[in-house]
Parts: sequence; C-alpha cells; structure tokens
Amino acid sequence: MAQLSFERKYRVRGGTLVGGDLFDFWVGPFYVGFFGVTTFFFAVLGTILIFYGASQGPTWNPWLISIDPPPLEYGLGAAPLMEGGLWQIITICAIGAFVSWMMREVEICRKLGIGYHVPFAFGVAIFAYVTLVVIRPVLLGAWGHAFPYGIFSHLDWVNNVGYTYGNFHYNPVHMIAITFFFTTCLALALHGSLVLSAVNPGKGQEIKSPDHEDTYFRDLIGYSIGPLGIHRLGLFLALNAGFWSAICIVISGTIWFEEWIVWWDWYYELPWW
Ligand code: BCL
Ligand code: BCL
Ligand code: BPH
Repeated sequence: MAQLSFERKYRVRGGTLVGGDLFDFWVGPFYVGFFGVTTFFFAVLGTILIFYGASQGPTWNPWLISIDPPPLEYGLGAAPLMEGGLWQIITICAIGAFVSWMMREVEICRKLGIGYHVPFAFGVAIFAYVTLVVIRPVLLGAWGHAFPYGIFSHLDWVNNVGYTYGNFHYNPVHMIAITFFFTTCLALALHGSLVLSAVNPGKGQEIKSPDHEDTYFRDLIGYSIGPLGIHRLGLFLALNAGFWSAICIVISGTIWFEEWIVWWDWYYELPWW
C-alpha cells in the first residue's frame, strides 16, 4: 500500500513494551508489534471456534448462529465443549484480543510520543464487556448469566434480563447511561456540523477560522466551550456513557434484586407528601 508523504518520518524504532526490536515493523500500513501478533492469534482462534461451534449447531443462518454460555447448573466451573466450554474459550480469546488491541494502541502512542487517551477510552469499552461476561457472572455465581454470542440471541438476552427487573427503564443508572449516550450524539452532531460549516464552506469561498466557530456559538447560546474544550467534553460524555452502562447492569441482581420500579419507593416515602 502506498505510504503517505509524512508517514515515513513517523516510522521510528522503539516505544515497544514487549519484544524489543523483534516485532517492531509494519505490514503495509499496519504497525505489528508483539501485541499485533497476540491480537491476531486470539482473534483468529476465537473466530475459528465460533465457526466450529456453528458447524456443530443447527444452522448456518448468520442471524441465528449462537454460541451459548454454560447452563446455570455449571456455576463457575469449566463446562464441556458443547455445553458452554466453547463459549468460555471464546471469551478468553475475546478478552485476549481486546486487551492486546489496547496494548498495541499504547505502543503506537509511545512511538509517537502522544498521550494514552485512545487506549484509555477503549479500556472503558473493554470494562463494559468484561462487566457483562466476567464480573457480573462471577458475582452472581454462574457463567450462565453472561450473554450468548449470536446476533439475535444476544438481543434476546438483553430483553430477558431487562424484564427480569420489571421495567429496566426505571433503573436510575440505566437512565444516566442513556442520557450520556444521547448527549454524546448531540455533542457530535453540533461539533461535526460546526467544523464542516467553517472548514468546508464550498467552492470558491475561503476557509473560516476557529474564531468563526466560537463566535457562532456565542451568538447562538452566549457561550463557546472552545476548540480544545469540545474534545474534552466529547470524551467525557462518551466515557461516561460506557462507564454508567457497566454500572447499571452490574448492580442488577447483585445489590438490587427486585423490579427496578420498586427502587423509587424512597420517593413516595419522602416525609413531605
Ligand atoms: Mg450488541 C446491535 C455486536 C454486546 C445490545 N451488536 C449490535 C450490532 C452488532 C453487535 C451485531 C451492531 C453494533 C454496533 O454497530 O456497535 N454487541 C456486539 C458485540 C458486543 C455486543 C461485538 C460485545 O460486547 C463483544 N450488545 C452487546 C451487549 C448489549 C448489546 C450484550 C449492550 C451493549 N447490541 C445490542 C442491541 C443491539 C445491538 C440492543 C442492536 O439493535 C444492534 C443490532 O442490530 O443487533 C442485531 C457500534 C460499533 C461499530 C459501528 C463498529 C463496528 C462493529 C461491527 C458491526 C461489529 C460486528 C460484530 C460481528 C457480527 C461479531 C462477530 C465477530 C467475528 C467473529 C470476528
Ligand atoms: Mg438498555 C444495556 C440503552 C431499553 C435492558 N442499554 C444498555 C446500555 C445502554 C442502553 C445504556 C448498552 C450500551 C453499552 O453497554 O455499551 N436501553 C438503552 C436505550 C433504551 C433501552 C437507549 C431505550 O428504550 C431507548 N434496555 C432497554 C429495555 C430493556 C433494556 C427497557 C430490555 C427490555 N439494557 C438492558 C440490559 C442492558 C442494557 C439488560 C445491558 O446489559 C446494557 C449495559 O449496560 O451493558 C453494560 C457498552 C459497550 C459494549 C459492551 C461493547 C464492547 C465492545 C468490545 C470491547 C469490542 C468488540 C469488538 C468486536 C468483536 C470487533 C468486531 C470485528 C471488527 C469490526 C473487525
Ligand atoms: O480501534 C478501535 O476503534 C477504531 C477501538 C474500539 C473502540 C475504541 C478503540 O480505540 C474506543 C475508544 C471505543 N471502542 C469506545 C467505545 C464506547 C465506550 C467508551 C462504546 C459505546 C463502544 N466503544 C462500543 C462498541 C460496540 C458496541 C456498542 O457493541 C462495538 C461492537 C464496538 N465498540 C467495536 C469496536 C471495534 C470496532 C474496535 C473498537 N470498538 C476494537 C477492535 C478490536 O478489538 O480488534 C481486535 C479483535 C478482533 C479483530 C476480533 C476478535 C474476535 C473474538 C476473539 C471473537 C468474537 C467474540 C465476541 C464476544 C462475539 C460477539 C458476537 C456479537 C454478535 C454479540
């Protein structure tokens, strides 16, 4: 693949955490590194195992293929391959692949001498996944509480777990997470449109400056958070969306056992009604 003009300048040695110079090279545009190798290993193995599981199952319909966790009876033990063991190995591969991917991001940051913001942010997504398939099942005492790896089956899991707690919408932390997701989308809609309006103004017109962007919002709502601030805000909103998602599900069944609407009883019980 063609190299961009500035790319060669940044293809410097070093910054690796493991393996020294051994894997310090590129394949086409991709940096490899030790963690590139481990990502590849786990991703390929996990994917092969999903296809193997599918070959043993009733269907090749992509929507319906599902690799299920062990039944609740197996608790936290290892299960036979066809009764959840496959799911357990795929989960190890998935965590291995995601964490390797994050560590590869770290090595690239070190090479470039930039901050670790991206791998940190990805860490929050991994945290949400690990909460669903490790932390909560361990707290509840069975791998069977994790979600199955299938396009439709994982939607069924969300639905069923949701109704286990009555109306999941009443989970106050779910509310916080959803609010952050919506706000993230609002912020990106404004940021994306604002930047385009200034730097992509149409043929023959001159590109406008960040001052124009700031002035736009000052005219509109009396305040502009500024070119650095908007990225801080965006990251803050997105990470909170992922973080509170993890919290909203981990408290369901571990510290809250009833329907979520019952949680609001404190509100009725306030002394002044
Ligand atoms: Mg889900 C939907 C993957 C966890 C609730 N979910 C989707 C689909 C996709 C998916 C099949 C679109 C997601 C998307 O665009 O995201 N979900 C997925 C994965 C995980 C996961 C990989 C995971 O944790 C490893 N989902 C969960 C947990 C629930 C959940 C359990 C809370 C987060 N998910 C829902 C609901 C919906 C989905 C509700 C939907 O309505 C939607 C759907 O249409 O389902 C049918 C944003 C990310 C990107 C745009 C980046 C690209 C991601 C691509 C599309 C992922 C492909 C996954 C592939 C089919 C999985 C196999 C991997 C191979 C073996 C290598
Ligand atoms: Mg709810 C969860 C919104 C209705 C039951 N719900 C969530 C949260 C989110 C949300 C706050 C999922 C996001 C998340 O965790 O991301 N729910 C939401 C909204 C409504 C809603 C907006 C709505 O009605 C408008 N929910 C309902 C109804 C219930 C309900 C009322 C069902 C009847 N909801 C539940 C349950 C859960 C949620 C149960 C959850 O478990 C879930 C939650 O909080 O989970 C933590 C986090 C992101 C991830 C987990 C993805 C991680 C991705 C990994 C790290 C990387 C994957 C890589 C991939 C395999 C690579 C593919 C290959 C490449 C493409 C090459
Ligand atoms: O590289 C990236 O992006 C380009 C990283 C990434 C990120 C990053 C990255 O840097 C960041 C900051 C986030 N995601 C952030 C977030 C939000 C939280 C802060 C959150 C909303 C979110 N990501 C969500 C999601 C979702 C959802 C909502 O479902 C998905 C599907 C993703 N993120 C997906 C991704 C990837 C595109 C990418 C990424 N987020 C990470 C790529 C990676 O890890 O590659 C290595 C692994 C493989 C190539 C494949 C592994 C295969 C497994 C071994 C087998 C499959 C197992 C799986 C459990 C089966 C699931 C089946 C489903 C049908 C349920």
